[in-house]
Amino acid sequence: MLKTTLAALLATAALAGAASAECEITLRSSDTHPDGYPTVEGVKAMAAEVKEKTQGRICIEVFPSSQLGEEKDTIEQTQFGVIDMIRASFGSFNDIVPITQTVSLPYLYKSDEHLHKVMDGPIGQEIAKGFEEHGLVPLAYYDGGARSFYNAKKPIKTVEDLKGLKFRVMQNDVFVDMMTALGATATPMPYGEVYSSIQTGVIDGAENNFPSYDSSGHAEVAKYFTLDQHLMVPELVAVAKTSWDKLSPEDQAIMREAAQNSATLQRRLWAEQEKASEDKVAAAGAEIIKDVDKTAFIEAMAPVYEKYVTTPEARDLVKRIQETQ
Ligand code: GTR
Repeated sequence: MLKTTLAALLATAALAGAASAECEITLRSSDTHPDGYPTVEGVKAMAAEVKEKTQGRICIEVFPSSQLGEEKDTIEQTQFGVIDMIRASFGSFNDIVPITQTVSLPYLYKSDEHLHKVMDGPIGQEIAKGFEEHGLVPLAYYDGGARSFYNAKKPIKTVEDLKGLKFRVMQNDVFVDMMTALGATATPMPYGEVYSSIQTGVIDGAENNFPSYDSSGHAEVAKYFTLDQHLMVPELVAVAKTSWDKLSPEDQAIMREAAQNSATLQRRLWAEQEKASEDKVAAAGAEIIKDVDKTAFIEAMAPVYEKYVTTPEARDLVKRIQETQ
């Protein structure tokens, strides 16, 4: 498992001190993932471009491995401007930014390409407005692939196999209801608590993409991975509105461009990491179950759509996403 050591923390603090000595503006950016993870490397690439294009005036310091706190807490701190930047999953926003719930519904996207078309088009801009209303300025959407179930107890091939098992989900009402609709029990908790909760039997499993299953060490304690791909949840890179408003329009344009370029890089790194992590966990003994009856999983989601897609706006949004080609 990747752990933050005291030495690494001290090195980061030393670097931060060195960086801020020569930077006019220093933006602290939070990520739950460790160094080397595609999201962390994406924001680091953005930082390098911004530093170069501002002749070293603007520095972005990336704090990986939840050094600034668990995802939901750091989102709130970014809204209040305590942290300047965040890279977080849409899943952690829940009702803080309600539109993220609609666009993170189970089985909404058909493929990575479909999700890219949606996020890169007018719907992506509409979602950006949703964040702006809540103190965050979105700069880029990153890839987070598809999330699937994994557990420590048994291979899961059908919806029935999930019955009676307890799964960690993100702290998001849609995902809690998703588990209920599948006949399992949902335990919402922060990402950083999942490893020990599986190890001690507090929960039987969780759900995530291959890179997270691998880098978090969850594969070590929950070896049955079912490739049901029930969720595709986009990732966000955003700046606190208070920090953003202090930047000149020229610097804001540099930030936006660098963020967009970093998203292109992140998508490539993501595709590579998904494959590398799948191979790595399989070689280390994870059992990857690919023979899954997905239709039954999709049909089981009907009550979730009934509960969350109730207004004409939400119905229209879901329809437009489904029709995006
Ligand atoms: C990952 C995502 C993280 C975090 C985590 C979780 O896939 O990249 O931002 O949200 O899932 O499950 O908490």
